[in-house]
Amino acid sequence: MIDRFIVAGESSHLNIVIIINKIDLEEENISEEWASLYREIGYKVILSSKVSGDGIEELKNEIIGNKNIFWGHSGVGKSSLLNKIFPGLNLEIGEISSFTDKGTHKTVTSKMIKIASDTYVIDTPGVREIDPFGIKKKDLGHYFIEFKPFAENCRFNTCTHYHEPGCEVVKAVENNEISEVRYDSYLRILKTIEEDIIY
Ligand SMILES: Nc1nc2c(ncn2[C@@H]2O[C@H](COP(=O)(O)OP(=O)(O)OP(=O)(O)O)[C@@H](O)[C@H]2O)c(=O)[nH]1
Ligand SMILES: [Mg+2]
Ligand SMILES: [Zn+2]
Repeated sequence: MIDRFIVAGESSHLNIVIIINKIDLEEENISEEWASLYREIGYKVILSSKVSGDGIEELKNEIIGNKNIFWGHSGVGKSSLLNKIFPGLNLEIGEISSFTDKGTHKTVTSKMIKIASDTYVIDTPGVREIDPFGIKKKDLGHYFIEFKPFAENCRFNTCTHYHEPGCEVVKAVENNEISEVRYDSYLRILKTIEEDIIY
């Protein structure tokens, strides 16, 4: 899911910040592991909680001076974080805080809110599915930014880093230079594109 969001963000040339929220509910410290995976790739990752206040200042600093869109599943706490950062916004938030609950779509329309003359936030309703709309198979690899140094050396310049001979991305996965989890996501998304293209 997160890799789909990243693909959408990269293909739209957005500056991506990954927020792992509700860390107050965490029991096994897995958020740090996920955070380091994405930090190594080069993304900013913020661990946050509206309950403990972790990450709130850091997130605020990212927001100020930019136009920001909050994107993610329903119930992850997008509106809650915005309320916490900017008291007075009074965005409506969901009732349930259970981790497994898929959320009840509390926010129903996207709203762009002006915070200051140079700062805007767009709160969006949670999405369930996100398709790599308009992305071609041969371009998907561009949006997995850590593939780049390897992809440049693939034998074919239209390489989809899947079954082609002389693929340097596949080699990098085998050598643990590219995360297997990310490569797995890549193949999954690639597959949805292949299916989409048959019409
Ligand atoms: N424990 C805990 N609960 C949180 C945190 N952030 C949000 N919640 C709870 O999660 C639930 C959903 O929060 P929302 O802010 O409505 O989530 P949303 O992402 O805006 O959801 P949609 O508007 O449906 O897309 C609410 O019950 C919040 O109180 C957090 O950091 N920790
Ligand atoms: Mg909301
Ligand atoms: Zn390749």
